[in-house]
Amino acid sequence: MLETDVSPTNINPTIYLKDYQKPEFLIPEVMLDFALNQASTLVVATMQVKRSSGSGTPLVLHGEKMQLVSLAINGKTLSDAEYQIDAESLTILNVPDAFELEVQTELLPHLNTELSGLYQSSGNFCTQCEAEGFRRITYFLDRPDVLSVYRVRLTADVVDCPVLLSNGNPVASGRNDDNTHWAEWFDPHPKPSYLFALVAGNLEHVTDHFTTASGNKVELNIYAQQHNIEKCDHAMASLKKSMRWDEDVYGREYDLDIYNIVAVDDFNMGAMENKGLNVFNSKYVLANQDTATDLDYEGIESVIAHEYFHNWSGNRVTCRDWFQLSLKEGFTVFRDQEFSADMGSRAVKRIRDVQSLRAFQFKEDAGPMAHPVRPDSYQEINNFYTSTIYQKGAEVIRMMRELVGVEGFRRGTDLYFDRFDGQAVTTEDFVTSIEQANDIDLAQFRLWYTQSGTPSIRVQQSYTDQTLTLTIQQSCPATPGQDRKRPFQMPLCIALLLPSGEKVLQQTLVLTEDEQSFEFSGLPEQPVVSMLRGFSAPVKLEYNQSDDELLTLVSFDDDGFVRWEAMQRLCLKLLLPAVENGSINEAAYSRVRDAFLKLLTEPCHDKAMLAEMLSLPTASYLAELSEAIEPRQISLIRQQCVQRLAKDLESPFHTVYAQQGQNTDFSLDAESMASRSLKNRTLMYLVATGQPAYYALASHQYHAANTMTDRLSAFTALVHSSYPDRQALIDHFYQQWKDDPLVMDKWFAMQAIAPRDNLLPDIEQLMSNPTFSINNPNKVRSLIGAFTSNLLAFHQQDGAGYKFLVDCVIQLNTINPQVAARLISTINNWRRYAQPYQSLMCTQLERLANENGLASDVTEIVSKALK
Ligand code: B3K
Ligand code: ZN
Repeated sequence: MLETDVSPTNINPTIYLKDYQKPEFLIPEVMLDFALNQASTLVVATMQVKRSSGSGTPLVLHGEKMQLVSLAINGKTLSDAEYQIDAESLTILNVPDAFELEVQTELLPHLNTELSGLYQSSGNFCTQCEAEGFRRITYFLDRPDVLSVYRVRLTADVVDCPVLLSNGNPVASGRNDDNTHWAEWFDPHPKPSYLFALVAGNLEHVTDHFTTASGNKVELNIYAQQHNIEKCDHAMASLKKSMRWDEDVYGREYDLDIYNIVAVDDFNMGAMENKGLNVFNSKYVLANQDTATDLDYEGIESVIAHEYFHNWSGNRVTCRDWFQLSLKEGFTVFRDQEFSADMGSRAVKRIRDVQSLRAFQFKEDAGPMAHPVRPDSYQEINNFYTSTIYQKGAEVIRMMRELVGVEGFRRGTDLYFDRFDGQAVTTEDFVTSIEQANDIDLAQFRLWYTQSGTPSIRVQQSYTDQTLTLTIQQSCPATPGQDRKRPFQMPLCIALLLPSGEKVLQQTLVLTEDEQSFEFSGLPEQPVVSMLRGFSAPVKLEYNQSDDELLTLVSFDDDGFVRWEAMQRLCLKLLLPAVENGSINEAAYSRVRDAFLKLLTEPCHDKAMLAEMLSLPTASYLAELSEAIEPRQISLIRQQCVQRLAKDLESPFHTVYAQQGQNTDFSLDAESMASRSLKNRTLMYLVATGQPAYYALASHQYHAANTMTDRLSAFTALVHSSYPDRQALIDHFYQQWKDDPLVMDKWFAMQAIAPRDNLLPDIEQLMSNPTFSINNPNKVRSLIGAFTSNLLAFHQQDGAGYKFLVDCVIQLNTINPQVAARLISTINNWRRYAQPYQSLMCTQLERLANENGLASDVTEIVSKALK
């Protein structure tokens, strides 16, 4: 017997950036002909193949999970001896330097529960090809540096699939004699296979148009199932705003005659930027006043924008290989963050983005999957659509903008888009463009792309002779494969405030060394330092400012992020020791209570900010800041503080609540949303008093609400309290909304995060609710995923929560490995927990690791977690 690779088939070989090689063949043109059928779909792919390097080497195409029907070169069918096929590739031994290759494959989309490649959602056909789904449609060079011009012909039953969509512009359509019809689409822009898409099914659409700055009229369509079609208006408005913004801010225009968006219920992530044909998780399209919260509306606006912005940052200029993923994702997240900041409250947007970065990216950076923004290696690319690539990647772009200024940054992006239009490039190409357009040296800055881990900034201050000295040290902990780190170059935005609140200086310091000192002279009074303004670098800040200094910042800083952060830090001085000691320090509590009281009773100029300022640090942030995480203690202490603040400040909370009024006219303007946000923040505290009068108030709000924001807030406050009619309320909500899957997602999630013990039986029961389906990623995320974020209920001291999670992951491993891998990642930082949680998680991870037939997605996460 020949010696072969003895590694089990479920472990993908590690792929290294250093092994990147240019493709030996290119496919400048491809014609795809789909005969779509419920039982089986036939695909005929006709490609013009050209050798680009090497000579005489075989052609190796990617392909998996489909049936090869036939192969022909220049019209001549190949015999079995002329090619080799295995589970992942097709090799044609002798090929000319230029030829036409015809590949026929058969697919079974109705059995595709992985939702990668061609699959069905609610009976409609759709595709998801990023990163490597196209190889489940036909044999191809399924890598982002092979760009092709696509012509696509779709044929399907005229009744089942009246709508036939693909990328590019529609060119022709017609009827056949056999109850089928066809449509042909042509996309003139060369693109990688991951941007291919088709949709075919029974869908309605809303239509509008947009005239570009150059005067081209673009048809805009949003497709959804008929019963959802009246929920597409906000998405359409968001699309038009995005198109205008990208012209105004980046000078980028749309480049086809038509832009189609399709909403589907079964989707692994948020949405996908396929050229001219975005496919969206319906969560990020559908909204109306009765079913969507203000947060949902904001989420839709930002994801619509994100996918639209990819048309330039991702599609026109794409990635050379998947190690460069942040080239398009980090940059596009940065673009969508700035768009949202321009559309709404810039400060609140920044606060939410920082909260999310800390909750997910900092956690990832401190765990076994820590990787640089440009990773060096991966096993399963689907596991690298991470918070590091997306969110930290966006922070890296933001820092470059801070270093070169807004105008310099625009010069850099203009150069980047002009120079690399139509090409597949690297993060290095982006940085070089910023450098060359600004004549600066970003050599040290590039470490952000190659070093993983979250840096810490330690600040010490002294004040003598009217001079303030700030001594700043930076360090970065060891991460897998990277023991020692070099200092990063980073912008540190600061300001100095006099105790009266007057700002006397604002400056961007640039850190480059392990330790640096900065002096500010001529200061007759000791100033208060407003540090890391706008969260100008993605770091942990260790800076011991006094309560008085923090309170000065809370009252006077003109940087919304710092104002909020100062309040958070004041709360942390209460919460972190309380978690550690198991009891609340009265002096620390009083300071937080008094600060809350001041905020509640002072005239309020920005309700959205006030709502944020009145929130205690999240449980996940408290976990992030803990040495050894005590999940239950964190949850209990945080709840205790909420309840004490609620009782002590009941009257001012009630006054502010009442000032917001009950049902104002529904509007999505900033002021109305801010008022709802503040109202519902105060309602949460009022219900936390446990007083029947406030249960009644919340119940009234629930029943009388004219928006889902108000209804869901009241529902959540009551479901998370000791409200005696809790179950009746849960049942009422269910009866009202059981036919709306997106509202049911909220119903599942709010129950799953209730801060109560003994929740697991409820979760198991909810899994058998008829509206739950383990095949639907939204349902898995909203019930099981949300439950794993419940620090009290998930982290049982007998490990039952972890066992439940692993049982779910084992089930999902065969249904949808991408979703399974995401889910198990929640506990891959098990080493950070105190005992007994740590050992209990480890036991369950080991049980999972010993399962037979684990998908490579899950294997990579579990094996790295246990390493
Ligand atoms: N580019 C897609 C993500 C694809 C994920 C594949 N596992 C959505 C986005 O970031 O816009
Ligand atoms: Zn993206």
